[in-house]
Amino acid sequence: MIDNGGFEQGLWWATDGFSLEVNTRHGGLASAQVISSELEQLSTITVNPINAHDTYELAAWIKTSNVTNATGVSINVLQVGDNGFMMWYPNGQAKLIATGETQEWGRHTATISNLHPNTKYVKIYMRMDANAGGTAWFDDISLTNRNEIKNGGFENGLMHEETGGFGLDRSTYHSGMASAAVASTGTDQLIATDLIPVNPYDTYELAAWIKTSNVTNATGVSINVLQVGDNGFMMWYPNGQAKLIATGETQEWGRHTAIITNLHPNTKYLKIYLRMDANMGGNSWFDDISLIKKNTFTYNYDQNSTIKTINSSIEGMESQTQYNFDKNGNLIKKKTNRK
Ligand SMILES: [Ca+2]
Ligand SMILES: [Ca+2]
Repeated sequence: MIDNGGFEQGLWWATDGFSLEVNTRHGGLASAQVISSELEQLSTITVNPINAHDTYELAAWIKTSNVTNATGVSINVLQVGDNGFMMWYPNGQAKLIATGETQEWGRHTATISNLHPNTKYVKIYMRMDANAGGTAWFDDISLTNRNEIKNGGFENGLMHEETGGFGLDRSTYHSGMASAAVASTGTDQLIATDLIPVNPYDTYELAAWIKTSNVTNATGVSINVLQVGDNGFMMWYPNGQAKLIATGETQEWGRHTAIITNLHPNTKYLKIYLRMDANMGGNSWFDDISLIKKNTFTYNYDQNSTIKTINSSIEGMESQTQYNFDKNGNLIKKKTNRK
């Protein structure tokens, strides 16, 4: 989503301490170098559009030399609305990524979610604090939307496979300017996503904002997840319980979540169905549907680009795998510690 995140087309807007560097870089032919001075040094780029309800991964390769503290070099994200600047993300903690001292090229990541609901785009700042000392280099900066569902906010229309009852509602919605609305009828009403490629060994969080009005029971409005293999449909996830998320009666907009794990090993795709049961009475609205992979892996390399450690976080369980190689580059030890 970031144009020129590798500085191959030149610098972003920047203060005087920044320059394009060709001898020290992580990828391609150039990086952005910044030399400390008595003034704060900044370089920024605008990224849009942003869906405030999606989850993003910010990643950057940074190298530092002789910075006097551990946090003098940072990346900050500013949330911007229709009427201009709003606030730093996250609230009260401007340094989303921070490093310093003397460090070889390392990949730094941060997860961005729960943006201010009025956020339309963000500005990403590379920064070196005033009087931080030393030099830093930035390269290969990326921002990736981690929502596996396209158009989960219905801003670009409905999903497919309508049974006829669903429509866009441009007056009742959770965010943006539209939601998917449905009134109960004599038959089940369904819309579904496209096939979403997944890895059956990964863990995902499904989330949806749902509002209900006058539904006659507590589970008439639901979300179902179908596991799909190479040869087509296989089975509902999870086994024997088609309604992964269920609600009903009269409820204001609420966020519902479910964890999807231990998929059938032959699963290649998921297809997510929004559903209102037959003869339920009432109305329901869906908005901001997301499917986020919960596993995150951070790879750290030494100066010879040999893997040193992999940090993984799966469902909040943190672990680190350490690799040791002999002088010929053969793996001699691999050790995983639960953090
Ligand atoms: Ca580059
Ligand atoms: Ca919406």
